Amino acid sequence: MVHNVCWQLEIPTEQEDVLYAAFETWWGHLCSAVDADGDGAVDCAEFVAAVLGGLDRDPAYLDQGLGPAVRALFRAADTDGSGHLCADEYRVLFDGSRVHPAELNDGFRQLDADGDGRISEEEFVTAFADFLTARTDSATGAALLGRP
Ligand SMILES: [Ca+2]
Ligand SMILES: [Ca+2]
Repeated sequence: MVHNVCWQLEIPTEQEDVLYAAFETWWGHLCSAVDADGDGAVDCAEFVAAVLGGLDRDPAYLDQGLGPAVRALFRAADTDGSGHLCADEYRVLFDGSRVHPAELNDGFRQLDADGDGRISEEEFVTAFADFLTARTDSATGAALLGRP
């Protein structure tokens, strides 16, 4: 399921279980609302539409569904457990071999809202929320996911 979402991760196996469990919970929640024709498949557009639909119905939707999943992602990416993502951790998370280094650097700087050279959990969660609530045209979100 997580593999269908728009990016690939390089994280330790033991962290994957935690991360995937969080995403599965969210995904199950989401699929019940999205998969109207019951074919079991959800594409990226349906996925975004469902998240936005959830937000329209309930402003707490992000906290209930996406929030825990994004926090799990953040903790999986924080491989040294420092509570922040440094540039190297960010690069690994977003697969530096696939995304141009300049784009990665731009993405990192945009996520680092307070400019202290590292990404906090709150900065990370806020960037995801901005991406989704900006209806996918946010520069931060595009940078975050490598490209739109
Ligand atoms: Ca770290
Ligand atoms: Ca920061």
